[in-house]
Amino acid sequence: MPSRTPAQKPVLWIATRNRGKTREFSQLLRGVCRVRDLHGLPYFPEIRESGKTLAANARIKACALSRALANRPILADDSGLVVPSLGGRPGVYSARFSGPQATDHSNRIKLLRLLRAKSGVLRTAYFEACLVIAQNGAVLSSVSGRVWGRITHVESGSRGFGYDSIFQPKGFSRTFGELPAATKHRISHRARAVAKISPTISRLLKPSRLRKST
Ligand code: ITT
Repeated sequence: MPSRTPAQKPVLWIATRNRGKTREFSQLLRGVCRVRDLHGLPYFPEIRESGKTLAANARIKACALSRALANRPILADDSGLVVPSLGGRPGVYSARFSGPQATDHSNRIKLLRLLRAKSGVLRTAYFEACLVIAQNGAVLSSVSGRVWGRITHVESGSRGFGYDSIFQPKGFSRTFGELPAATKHRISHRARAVAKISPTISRLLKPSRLRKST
């Protein structure tokens, strides 16, 4: 049977406004579906991430969008960088680490400043991604993935997004900001979580199943 062209692939909506995440999901899920994010729904209100954990916030985001887009599976990603020597910070607060007006750049600067006097094992960190699929307000699946590494002393590389230019994955001498995207997609927290959840996404996006639920 001929394989489906990209335009024929089913669409998966992702409850994110983070273009870096969307780009990565579209690459990680390219054999399964096309992805769309909240930039396609400009009037959809801001989702308040009031959870205390990544998993709780991923559930909040997936459920909120799934109530607005009925009968479709919705994916959400809540992720963050955890530095054990900083008591787990920035963790669930990674996006707004440097305050309400935070940018990726201001967050990296704050983290580098907090770690200035620390070396060796005290710079150990991991990224974690929690992914949730929800439909009509109910959670159908929840998984997570992690990648360990260390925080560098200075920024290097302009690939990726967020904290990538200061995170060196274990076993590599370059940051995610310097490594090719294909390398990040083999080992990242998000790639590991996607590997666990993509069979569920394929099943939920089967045309026969989507038809039944509309
Ligand atoms: P949405 O809630 O709209 O998805 P967000 O950026 O607010 O977007 P999160 O609340 O999940 O997303 O915050 C994730 C934070 O962790 C944010 O600061 C990211 O830059 C950072 N982060 C997550 N995954 C990352 C990755 O693969 N590389 C670099 N930084 C990452």
